[in-house]
Amino acid sequence: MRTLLVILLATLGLGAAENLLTNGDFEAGTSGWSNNGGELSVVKDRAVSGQALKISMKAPGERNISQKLSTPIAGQTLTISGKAFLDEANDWKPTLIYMFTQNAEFQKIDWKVLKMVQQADDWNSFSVDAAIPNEAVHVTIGVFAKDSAGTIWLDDLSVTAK
Ligand SMILES: [Ca+2]
Repeated sequence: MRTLLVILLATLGLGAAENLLTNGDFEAGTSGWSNNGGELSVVKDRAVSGQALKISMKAPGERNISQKLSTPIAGQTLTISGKAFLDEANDWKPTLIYMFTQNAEFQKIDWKVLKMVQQADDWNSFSVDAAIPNEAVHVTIGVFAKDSAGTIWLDDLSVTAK
């Protein structure tokens, strides 16, 4: 029992910061994510962990998935990280990681690009810090592709507060 307690305390003390995203690794399908255009599916044949999200775009256009964070984080700095794979067979514009913030009345504070993910022959890891405005009550993190056609795979997305 004592050994178990020691292991438990060590795990809690050394564990990674809590992921503020729900289902950032897509092991629960698309649960927790909003699809703002595009064909979403969850696949195992190209994944970093278990399953990955696959976004298919047959014609150039705008595709966008997002998730509104449920934890209050105003005034904090977030680290947004994850892995993306952009199909090399297609003509890609950069895929954007963005953040949308609103005040308590749902008025827009800011929509900003945090990171651009470029096409590569393998999984691209990205990580970026973002300061959350003090008046932000609603914070949405998303992935946005514009004027591109092809396939994006995403996996192990994470948002942590410092
Ligand atoms: Ca996964």
